[in-house]
Amino acid sequence: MGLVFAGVVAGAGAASPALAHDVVVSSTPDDGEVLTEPIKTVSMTFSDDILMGAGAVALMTVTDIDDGHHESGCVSIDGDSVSTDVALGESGEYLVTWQVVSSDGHPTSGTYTFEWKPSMPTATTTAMTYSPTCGDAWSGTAQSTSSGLESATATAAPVEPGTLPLNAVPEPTMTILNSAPAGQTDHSALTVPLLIALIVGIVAVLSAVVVIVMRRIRRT
Ligand SMILES: [Cu+2]
Repeated sequence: MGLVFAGVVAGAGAASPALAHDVVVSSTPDDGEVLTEPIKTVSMTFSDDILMGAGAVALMTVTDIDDGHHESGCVSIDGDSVSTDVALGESGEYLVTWQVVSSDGHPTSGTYTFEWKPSMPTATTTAMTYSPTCGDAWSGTAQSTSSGLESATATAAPVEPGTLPLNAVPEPTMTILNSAPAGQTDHSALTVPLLIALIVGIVAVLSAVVVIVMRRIRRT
């Protein structure tokens, strides 16, 4: 009996990875959970180790009901668990969308929801309108990587046109640099012909007045 049982277990153990993708065993927060305390990460545990590297990419997004993104864009894989940093915004339902490569080499994906219902007023963060790439600015604080810090600071800092530091390189700054003088150019381009027209008009009026006055003087 014991030998038969062992054989069945061994058979089942050998067969299961080939038969099915890894499944979600648990997650934090859990599927359908009502969160009342703030969280900094969303993590999921699978039935087997998740593949990573060489084309095996794990993705996780955490979006609110308005499709605003609250994930950092960085996904950590540690054996059978996958996690991402999050910064939740307004209370309400959040959707976790995930995609991993199962231990059998097959891409697997799914979604689940949880509800954010803070027990105390909490500082909310602004959602991103797109899914940030790891290292980019996101709705939370900058990631530990230095490049993430730089780009987060560059996009977060509001820059007044005209007060730009000359060594400002990041793209958002470049956009402002390009748009501000363009606006000024448009303005002066409009003003110069207007000014010329005005001067021509004044000269015309003045000469007309002079002519009229001269005629009156001649008559008297
Ligand atoms: Cu599979």
